[in-house]
Order: sequence, then structure tokens, then C-alpha cells
Amino acid sequence: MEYQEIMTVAEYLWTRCRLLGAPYNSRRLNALPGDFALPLLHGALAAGMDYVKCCNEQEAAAAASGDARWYHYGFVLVTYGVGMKNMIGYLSMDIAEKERTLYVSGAADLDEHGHRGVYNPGQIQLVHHYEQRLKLGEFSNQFKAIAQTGIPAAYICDPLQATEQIDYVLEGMEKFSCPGYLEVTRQATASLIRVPLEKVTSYQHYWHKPDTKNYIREFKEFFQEKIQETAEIINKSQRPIIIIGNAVRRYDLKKYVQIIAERTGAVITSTQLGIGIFSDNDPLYAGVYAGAMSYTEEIRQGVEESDCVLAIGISEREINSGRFTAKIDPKNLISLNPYSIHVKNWRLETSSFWEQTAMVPDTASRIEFFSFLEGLSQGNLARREKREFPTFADFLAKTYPVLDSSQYVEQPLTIDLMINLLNNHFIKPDMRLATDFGDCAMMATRLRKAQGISASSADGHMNTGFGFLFGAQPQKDEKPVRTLMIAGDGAINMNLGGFITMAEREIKGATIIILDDKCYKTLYLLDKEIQNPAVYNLAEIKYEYLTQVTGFGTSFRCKTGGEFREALEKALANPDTNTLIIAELDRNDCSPPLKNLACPVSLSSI
Ligand SMILES: Cc1ncc(C[n+]2csc(CCOP(=O)(O)OP(=O)(O)O)c2C)c(N)n1
Ligand SMILES: [Mg+2]
Repeated sequence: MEYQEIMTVAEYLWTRCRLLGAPYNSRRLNALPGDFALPLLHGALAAGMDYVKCCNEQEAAAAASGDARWYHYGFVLVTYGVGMKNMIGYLSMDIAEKERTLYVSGAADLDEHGHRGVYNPGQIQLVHHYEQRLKLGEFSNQFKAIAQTGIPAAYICDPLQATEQIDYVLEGMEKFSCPGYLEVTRQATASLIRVPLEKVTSYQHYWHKPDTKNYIREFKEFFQEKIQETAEIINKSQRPIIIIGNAVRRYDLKKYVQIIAERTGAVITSTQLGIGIFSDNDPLYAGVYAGAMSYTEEIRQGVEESDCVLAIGISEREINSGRFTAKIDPKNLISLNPYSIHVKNWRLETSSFWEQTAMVPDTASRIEFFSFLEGLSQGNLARREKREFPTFADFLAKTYPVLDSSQYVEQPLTIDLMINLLNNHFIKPDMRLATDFGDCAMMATRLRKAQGISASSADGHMNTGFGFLFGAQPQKDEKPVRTLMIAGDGAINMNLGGFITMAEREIKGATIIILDDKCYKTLYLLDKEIQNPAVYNLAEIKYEYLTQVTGFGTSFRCKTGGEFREALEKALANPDTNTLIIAELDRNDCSPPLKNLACPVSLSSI
């Protein structure tokens, strides 16, 4: 190698991260320092990462996870033990949802583990934050635990291996679409190494997505007969209907769904986790099918009485089946997803259970699925007129008509009334919607889908308490995007520090709604057995003072529809500040989807 640079391992790591994230505008390092992490942080600043100082590790992980969703990559750095172990929940969420977040933890040096005890001279002294008395030479309990998850992970203690280990983890994140983990000892962090100039001036992926075109062509030929047979089944059917799931978003398959729907005249519905892929005013989209949790009886009947249900990209989660209430006859089902292809009585498993959940080269293992879908969309589907069916826009207009002020001004605030007022008077086409898990996520299924939704737990991991930064960071972009964030009071309590970080970062233009029902309502309504208030009750907190404490925007506490509408208007009119809206709700009031989840017997309650 002719040209080489000399830099520390930390500088190499963060220079590679900065270059990796550059095409996506991702250079934020969400971090909370500790002495094991400090040398890594200094290296990050030297390498040009933007430091976002978070209030706690959960929030840092949530912010990084949000970055991975909005900007392809997210980065988070914390100290050993107390730091990294505070982030395990978010790491699990990113594994479940295949987000490319790099988790970095500092670590003690190897020789720190070698000190003989003072009070027990026969033993080895424990370094702080290490909870386990380790055998000499065995320093890696945290690393081992995380590596067990199967994500690309490396423990860096030898500077000579550092560049390869770092490159392996960063490439692994891209290749497998998953988080990565690095643990770096203090000494290794600060060690000087020689690195090829090209590695620190540009990022060349050494893993290239396989050229799927060739594979797809081959597989399409292989499948030709089956594709033809499937097209004929659809052509012969009287009432075809499509249901789409979250994989349609993840693998960018909307175009195929659109072609198939336009050709066959089939109505498109989605699962709960597939919302937001088609916008609220798309004439093809009718709303959510999830058994008893479907939006309307028409959708439920449309699917369950259809003689041809085409299900695309749906993961098997109980939330997608409306808590096991969905009823689709396998004989009428054509189901295409990255894990298996099912056409009536014919079935092809395209990957094993472990491949579905663990790390598998993304595209290669799913060639069958892509080629089948592409073949079907280009195949001999008969052209038919669009079937008459109420669209999602019709559903919203009918369920949430514009109200006369006399119908809401004096009314106590309810979730349904909030949905109505947000849909009719607040959500604009260029807004982003970010929600937590709790009734806010259920409520979001009925909100107009501006720029698309990014809920934490998008693929059903359902991690409550994602933190404000998850949704707020896009407002720091050159072209800020206004975000509407909705979270329950339980979620806010989990991550209140995030509010302080937002203030410190001087984020502006956010509208944050706290559903103040003074309880873990989702749990309370779903729990049929215990119903002991001590389990669910939350303290009465005056969240409105948060804006005063932090000097961060304006807050409104709303008890009536009129107060809520007024607060929304103020939020819209003031993009240069933030608006915190505390919605006071009865603990028995909930969104229709949650009501159906709690009591999935009939749709009459909608
Ligand atoms: C990290 C985590 N801990 C616990 C849970 C279990 N959980 C599911 S819903 C919920 C209640 C959330 O309360 P809140 O944010 O007030 O929302 P609400 O249900 O009242 O709308 C909890 C604790 C979870 N999903 N994630
Ligand atoms: Mg609550």
C-alpha cells in the first residue's frame, strides 16, 4: 500500500462510520460518556462525528434507532456495563426490526483485570462496572452475551486486528440489515495504527448485493409454470383482495403491489403493521384487515369471504391476526413473503425459521420471493375494472366527519375526538408521524398518514418508551420536517430525560402529545384477570411544567375538544417553537382498535 495514514483506532472507527453514513446524511453520534467510553468519544469528535449528548443510555439507543430508520444508519456510544446493559431493550428492538444501528461500548484494559486483590490477595480485583468475578484471561461476558444474538460483533483489544474487526462489523450491518456491536478496550482505542489512505477518504462496500437480476431471471423461468397457475387462479376468482404487511415497506415492494392491484382491480388492505405504505387518500387502499380488529365489517367480510386473498409480505405476529381472530381459508390464500410462498395447496419454504429471525444475506435468500412477485406482476393477469369498495379516505371521512364546533368545544376530550381533530385540522402532507407503543400506536392506525409513519416497534417488538429524540431529530436537518409525536404517560415516564436533550439540542417545530390517562391503559384494558389498580396506576404529574423547566416551547393541558383544537392551532401557527399538548383522558377511554383488541368479538363497537 503506497499511501498510509497514522491515526488512533478510535479515529479510524469513527472516520469509517462518518464515511459509511455520508450518503444518507447520518453522522450523529448519540452518546452518554463514562470513563471507559471517553477515549472513544474524543476520537469521534476528532473524526468529525456530531456528538448528541443524551440524558441516559435508553434515550441514546432510541435516538440511534430512530436515526437508523430515518437515515439508514444510526450510531450510539456508551460506557461498559452500566451503559451498554441499559440499552439491551433497544438492541433487541433493532434486531427484531433489522435496523442498522451500531452499538459501541468501551471496555477496561486487559492489564486492569490482572491486579491482585488487596483484601483477598489470592483473588483478582474487579474493575468497576464489571459485575462478574472473571477468571484471569476471560474479560468478555458482556461481549459474549451480545454476540450470542448472532449480530456482527467484535471485541477489540489488539490494535493490529482493529481495522479488520471494525470493517467486518460495519459491512455485516449492511449485508444482513441488522445492528452491529463493537467493544473496544481503552488501550486499543488510543493505539496508533497505520491505515490505507483509501479507507479513510471514502467508503467502498466490499460486500455487494448479489446481482439479483440474473438470479431472478433464472428463478422466474423455474417458477414460470407456478406463476402462470397463480395468475390463472387470480383471473378466475370473483372477488380477489390484497393484504400487505410490513415487508412491503422494508423491501420496497409497493410498485409490484400497485401493478397487481391496478391490473386485477383488487382492493388493497393492510395488516396493522402494514399501515402507512399507501397514503390515506390512495384510491386503491381500503384500510386494515386484522380479524375482529379490522377497520370495518366490509373489510372483514371482503377478506374472509373472498375466493382469492393475495397476502404479500406479512409477518406472523398475533397483532397482524387481530389476536388470533383472523380467518382466511388456506384454500383461498396466495401468500408471498420472504420466508415462504403459499399458493392454495402448494407451498415452498424459502428460508428456515432461523434464517427468518437471524442474520441471512438479505437479498440472496429471498430471491424466490422477489422473482415470484416480479413474475406475477409482469405475467398474464387479466385486466379488470377496479371493484367498487369503500376506500380508506371514505372510511376516514365517514368515521371522522368534520364536526361543527358545537359538537366538540365543550365535550370531554377522548381519543376518538383527538383522531377527528388531528385528521381534519392538523396533519399536513409533509408532516412526519412518530408514535410510541401503547394506545398511541393503535390510535395512529386511524390517523392520516402524512409522510408515512415511523412507530417504534414497527415490526411488532413493541418497546414502550422510545424517547423524544426518536422522532425529533429530522427537525435538525437542513430542510426540517415537522414531526407529530404521540406517546402515553407511561412511555414519557420511562424516558423523560429525552425532553431535556431536545431542549439542549434546540430542536424546534415539534408537536408532542402526551396521552395523560394516569395509567398503563393498554395493560389495564388487556388484563382480564387481575384488574388491581396498583398494577397500572401512574402518579398525577404536571407535565405542562416541563416546558417551563426546560425553557422549551409552550404547553397546553386540554380537557375538552375545544382546548385541544386551540392547542393544535397554536402549534401549527408557531413552527419556530415546540408545542407540548397534555391530553387529559379518562382511563376507560381508548381508541377503537384497542377496544377491539381488548374485546375482539364484534365490530359493532367501532
Ligand atoms: C420496555 C417495555 N416495558 C414494558 C412494556 C409493556 N407495556 C406494554 S403497553 C404498556 C403501557 C404503556 O403505558 P402508556 O405509555 O401510558 O400508554 P397507554 O397504554 O396508557 O396508552 C406497557 C408498560 C413494553 N411494551 N415495553
Ligand atoms: Mg397511559
